Amino acid sequence: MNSKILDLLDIEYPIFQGAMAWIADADLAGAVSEAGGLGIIAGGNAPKEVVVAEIKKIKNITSKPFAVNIMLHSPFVEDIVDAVIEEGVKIVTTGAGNPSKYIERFHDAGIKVIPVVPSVALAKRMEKIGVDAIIAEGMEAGGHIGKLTTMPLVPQIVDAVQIPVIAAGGIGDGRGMAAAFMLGAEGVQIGTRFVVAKEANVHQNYKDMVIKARDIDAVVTAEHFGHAVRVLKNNLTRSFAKAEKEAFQTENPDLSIFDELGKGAMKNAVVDGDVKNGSVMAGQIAGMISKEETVKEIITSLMEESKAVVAEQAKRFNG
Ligand code: TUI
Repeated sequence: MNSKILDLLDIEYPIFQGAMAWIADADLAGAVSEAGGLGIIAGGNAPKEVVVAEIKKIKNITSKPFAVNIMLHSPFVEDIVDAVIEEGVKIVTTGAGNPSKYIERFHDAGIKVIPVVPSVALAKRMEKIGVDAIIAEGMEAGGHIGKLTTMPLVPQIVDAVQIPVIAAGGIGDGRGMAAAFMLGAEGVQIGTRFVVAKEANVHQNYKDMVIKARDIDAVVTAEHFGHAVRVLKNNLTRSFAKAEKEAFQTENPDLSIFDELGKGAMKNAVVDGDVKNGSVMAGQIAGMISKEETVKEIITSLMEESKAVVAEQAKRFNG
């Protein structure tokens, strides 16, 4: 198949693996890159030495292109920017903010920059400052989200910019992938489906919870106080909902409770397997996931299924 991002990034398939904190390590990202997609190491809130170790590790797993995601809320963001430059990383994606102030340093170092954006306004600003492509992420995604869904977000961004757009949020199989291309995307980013990849170093309780999730289980917490985050329903989301209800009824609510509730919660779920009280981030497509598979099986099935549905629908449209 052809897509502008295949040439831009020198990858085989237009599939990015979402940068999930604590989950997207060198093992997962290395497997995705080795299989022909774009593996992405998630910087998350990790300190520099942890991210550097993952970058060194992935270089031993694959010689194909990979990326590092910089979570702009990280307390170590400046260190991570230094790390990717020092380690000769070629592709950076960013999330949870505006990466403007780092763009010049990235480009001077020959790094391709691909920010995640939740709106047309930010997409246009990013194009103006010279980013190489854009990931348009709808709020069907897991983790920290914006306000628009993928279906209206992607075509509006495609119309607003000239650079390639990668669609993210709510894409879990070849049908979703084909739909994203219909909206004008040049690629897709997929997170939740890779959580249950055999190569993902994720506690079995977390994988099982994603596999068992129903369509309505991926809920949004802290939508009105703090940062909206999509996670699977559990004791933690019930505590958030209770705190939100109380905050609405209080004149000067103590909002620090929302930070407290979230602190360390993702590690508890991913590493320790506490999926009752931890933060089990997952997108709305969790309800479609039914089994663990290898990264290669996931990528092959995405490619074959998207190709098949496009051919099938083309027949319908062509009569
Ligand atoms: O970043 C993500 N997903 C994430 S980050 C994360 S850790 C975290 N948790 C709570 C608060 C902050 C971080 C867990 N999941 N996806 C990409 C994404 N980026 N979604 C939304 C955005 C975004 C939001 C606002 C990007 C830019 C933006 O710009 C605002 C501005 O500064 O103009």
